[in-house]
Amino acid sequence: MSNKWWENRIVYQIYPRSFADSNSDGIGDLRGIISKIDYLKELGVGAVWLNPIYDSPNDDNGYDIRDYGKIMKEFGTMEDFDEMVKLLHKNNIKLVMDLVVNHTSDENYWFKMSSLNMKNRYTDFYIWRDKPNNWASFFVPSAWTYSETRKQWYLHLFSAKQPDLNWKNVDVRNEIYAMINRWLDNGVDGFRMDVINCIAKADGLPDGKGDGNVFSPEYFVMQPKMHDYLREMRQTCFVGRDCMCVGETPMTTKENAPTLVNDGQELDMIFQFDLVEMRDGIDKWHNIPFDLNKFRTILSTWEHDMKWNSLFLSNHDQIRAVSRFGNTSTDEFRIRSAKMIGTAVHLLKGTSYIYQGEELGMANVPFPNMEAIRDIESRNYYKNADDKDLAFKTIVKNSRDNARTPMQWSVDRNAGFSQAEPWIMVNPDYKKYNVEAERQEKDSVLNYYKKLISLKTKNEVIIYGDFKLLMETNKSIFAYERTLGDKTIRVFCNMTNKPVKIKIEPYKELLLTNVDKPKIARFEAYESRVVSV
Ligand code: TEU
Ligand code: CA
Repeated sequence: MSNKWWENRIVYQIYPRSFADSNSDGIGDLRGIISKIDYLKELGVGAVWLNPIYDSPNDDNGYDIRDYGKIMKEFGTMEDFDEMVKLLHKNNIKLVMDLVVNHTSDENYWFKMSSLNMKNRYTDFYIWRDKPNNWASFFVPSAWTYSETRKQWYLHLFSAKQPDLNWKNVDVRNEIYAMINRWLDNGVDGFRMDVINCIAKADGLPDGKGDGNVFSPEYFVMQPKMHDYLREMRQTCFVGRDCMCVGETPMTTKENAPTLVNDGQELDMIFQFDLVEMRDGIDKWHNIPFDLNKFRTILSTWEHDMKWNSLFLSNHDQIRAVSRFGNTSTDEFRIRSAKMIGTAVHLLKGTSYIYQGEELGMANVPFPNMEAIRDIESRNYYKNADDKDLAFKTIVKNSRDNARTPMQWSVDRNAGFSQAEPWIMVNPDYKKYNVEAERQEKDSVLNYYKKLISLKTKNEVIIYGDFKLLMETNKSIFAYERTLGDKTIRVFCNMTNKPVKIKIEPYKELLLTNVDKPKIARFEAYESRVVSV
């Protein structure tokens, strides 16, 4: 046991644009966050992670940074930031910021200088070629765009307004490390590092295998140089500071992930996507049915192989947790299954991240048409699709916008998020699923989550205990045990919509359940039960 601050705190993820709007322009902001610190205390979370709040033209909602030293105008000022840090810390809440350093905005001063047809300090800050290779980008068909001024092509793994930085260049690295250190000096307690496993690209940028534009992660994910950069970053920025580093590392596998975390020289933990992608078919736009065995295997494998895990059911890039893993066909099922999946995942070993609204059972959104869709990824998907009707249906089910609608605070206009028309529609279900209503309702998802958070953060056995799978072949129940010294707790979750007859061993105490009176030999549909033995 090492007692790092992130081991016994739960991190609450805030999507600032959609959390709380303090000045009635329809966009969430830092003063909005300040106004909700009491709510964070009420929940019992010990840290917040904010999606990017830096100056940005918002091609990809802040993941395209124009100026790392400034706060986005719509979100507030540096004074607001300082006040927010002060108040969070006063309330014993740590602040984790997003760190987006695989790419910048094309409006960043570095890129503007780099695009000039004139040698200068920034000429090699990005990845330029006379001829593009065949790589596809995450968001658009080709990962290359031509610069009319420089008369060369630049690489962008994401949108054309997100050019990739050239990490081979030591000046780039030093600029980034200096920027990180400035934010740490400003009071930041940790970073969530955006696509940090993509910062190194294979030498020579080889063509991907296939015709046309080919998505080629084998040449930009987890390259050997990436480890060198992460080690250097740790030495230059984090050693001797009480700072948490969580890497966002898509396409990392259970085989290579431990190299990022287990020796403590690179990251403290990572976000890997096996769980949230378990229902993806050929890609994120095509779903396959839920499979309990797969769910169980993914979770138990990561519990065994990683020194420390990030536990999450959703984030700003994913659909809503209850829509993916639970059942929203009736309110009864929705409420019970939202509690159950939270129990299944957050009592594992690792740092839990709760995405705003998850604690209310917020669900996917019935977007009426493409005009209601804001996300660049979805808009590009639509643009490039042949069958527009099918594309739209697919987007409604899978778009990242499902997670980005305003936080539901009350039954007031716009769910109490803003006095003005919000930048993205409010989910019409807010009249029932909102903070105020759920505070009053004894059996709400919110009241359950408060208990779940308290259970997780106050019990050493749930923080540090060893993990063991139980009932490994059961077709309905996901179950496990956590043990530390003479303490053992067990977690049982019926992941199906049918009651099951099953007898569990006698227990000492019932710590948490989502049904009225649990029966000895029967689990209700979506029942969860946490017991000590
Ligand atoms: O996401 C990285 C990433 O892999 C996603 O693009 C993911 O594949 C996609 O969202 C699935 O729909 C990070 C940020 O979390 C995301 O919001 C940004 O758009 C992206 O990086 C670029 O900065
Ligand atoms: Ca605002």
